[in-house]
Amino acid sequence: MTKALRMMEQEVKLCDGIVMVLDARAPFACLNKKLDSVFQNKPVIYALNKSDLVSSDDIKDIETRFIKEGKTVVSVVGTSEKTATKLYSAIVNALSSVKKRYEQKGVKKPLRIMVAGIPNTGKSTLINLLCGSKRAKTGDKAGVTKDKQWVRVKDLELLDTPGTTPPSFENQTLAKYLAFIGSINDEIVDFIELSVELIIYLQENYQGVINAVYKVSTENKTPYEIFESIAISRGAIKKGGEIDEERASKIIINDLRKGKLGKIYFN
Ligand SMILES: Nc1nc2c(ncn2[C@@H]2O[C@H](COP(=O)(O)OP(=O)(O)OP(=O)(O)O)[C@@H](O)[C@H]2O)c(=O)[nH]1
Ligand SMILES: [Mg+2]
Repeated sequence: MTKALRMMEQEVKLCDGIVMVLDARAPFACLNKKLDSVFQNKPVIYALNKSDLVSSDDIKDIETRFIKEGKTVVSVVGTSEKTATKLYSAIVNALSSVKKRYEQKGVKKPLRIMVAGIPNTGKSTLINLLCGSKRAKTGDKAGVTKDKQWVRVKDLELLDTPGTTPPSFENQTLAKYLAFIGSINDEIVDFIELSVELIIYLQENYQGVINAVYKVSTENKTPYEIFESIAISRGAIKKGGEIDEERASKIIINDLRKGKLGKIYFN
């Protein structure tokens, strides 16, 4: 068990429920079976965050799959104030029986919620959204939160946690999806290989996107040839005229992560 999981196992004992934050672009790759046993049958709210980066049809499909499994799911956008009330209500509803039990016993204490999930899914951003100020540190890379932190939000106490190691390393496809969305430490990711993989995924699932965004023809080209064409069109060329693979790959992955390729879902 990793250090983060061990910490969560201890902390979850103090909590009444869990908000499990998933990246809506690859929610099933973000799930961690090991965490289910750590949660000890406490109510879990699955927050599909970054839903602004996924089409509403895909969001509906994901929600249906969770609901079919009897799970509580709520789609949110951590960077938009509009979803703060939706998330708060989902938490309060899911914990209503716990709250009632406390009231019957005359216990007056805030409900404690652990905010969990793999790195970079937006846990700290959602906490800031709920409390209305920048209490938790956020950033667009994996591993920003280093230690746990309690934040009070009305009648709730939220526990921000460092991202737990992604579960999907055994599964190449899911690991790739997590690398696309920035949930794996970028320092151990081969960006050139990853961007060629992205080109393959886009050609299979989002035909026309590369042509529309980069104004390059993809016809009769191998994925690497498409990569080269994108590099040329975006000026990623070294002094001697050679393709700057590193720079081109960073451009492509950044475009994906910033939503410049449109709403891309990794199913
Ligand atoms: N487009 C979009 N970006 C978001 C959303 N929520 C969070 N982000 C961005 O995602 C990045 C990661 O957010 P964090 O809140 O730091 O993520 P975290 O889960 O706390 O990450 P760790 O602490 O590293 O585990 C930041 O750049 C946020 O601005 C969202 O709903 N939509
Ligand atoms: Mg964080």
